[in-house]
Amino acid sequence: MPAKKPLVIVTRKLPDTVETRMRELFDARLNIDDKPMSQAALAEAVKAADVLVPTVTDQIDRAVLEQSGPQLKLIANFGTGVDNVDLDAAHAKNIIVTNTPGVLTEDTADMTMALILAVPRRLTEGAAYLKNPRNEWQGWSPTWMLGHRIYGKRLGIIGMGRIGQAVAKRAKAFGLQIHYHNRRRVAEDIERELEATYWDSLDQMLNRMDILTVNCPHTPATYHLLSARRLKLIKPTAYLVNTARGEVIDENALARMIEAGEIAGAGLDVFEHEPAINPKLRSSDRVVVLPHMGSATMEGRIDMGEKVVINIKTWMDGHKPPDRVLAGML
Ligand code: 8YV
Repeated sequence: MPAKKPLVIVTRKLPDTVETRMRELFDARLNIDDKPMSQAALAEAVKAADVLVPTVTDQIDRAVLEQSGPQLKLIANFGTGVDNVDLDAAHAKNIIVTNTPGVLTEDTADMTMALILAVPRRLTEGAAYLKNPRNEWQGWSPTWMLGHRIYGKRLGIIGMGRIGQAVAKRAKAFGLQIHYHNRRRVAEDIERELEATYWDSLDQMLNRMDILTVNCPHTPATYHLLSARRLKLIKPTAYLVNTARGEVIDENALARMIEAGEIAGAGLDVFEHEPAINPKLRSSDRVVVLPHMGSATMEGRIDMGEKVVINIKTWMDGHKPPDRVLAGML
């Protein structure tokens, strides 16, 4: 008799090819309607599942994990960031946590670069003007819709991991000067290739940049890294881009500064209390807001699914899943 397949509960609708593969390999309980699960539904899921596949929209917190039965052995997160999972609580119950690193790097870096271009060049403002049938375009004018030049400006990258470096490569090709702050200085050959300047002090870097981009994970150490105090250090002519996690920036403080004209603009793909967005940010012409779509490509989602499947399958076969997230890694 073949061994019993593990019960794998997937919290959201995934691309068809991923779901088909999961059905072949596992006893997969899928969420075809894609209705986000409540905390109570998640607690029920961890009572039964051998493996849980959550996403960024599921809070797998201590209260949920306290409900988990002894059969729950693996949380195979569909996503790179694992700030939606209480790692300490999971590890205390000997539950392995995995993520999907690497496969979202290029897509997220592309979206970051898109925002770096869109905000100073007023891309969405111009596009929205022509889409609005109430606007009658009078034709080109030498002083209308003027933004600011990207070329030659200083870009400060906060978090120089895989995504930060991928942003730096793109930005360098656009003629931006690369500066960065990171917990650790990156290897000398990478710095040389990117012609990147390291700033040990984030405060000092903030003060000198024309554009800033957040590319670090959200951890207890990076929560409100850009606090109200630090945001004030940014030049009033500078732009701020975030495709990482909303929690890294004090969103209300940023909204107040945008309203007061104390910062030139922002490009935000992520928010502190998703799906809620501070209304001041949402309505400002100087802020481009996107609905957390940095990694939203079909290719990326399929690659993420493949990673999740590999993590579950290796665990099933008695091996260590390749993308284990260990407490000390964050
Ligand atoms: C994903 C992300 O869409 O992987 C991440 O960390 O932020 C997103 O790009 C999301 O997390 C999927 O759970």
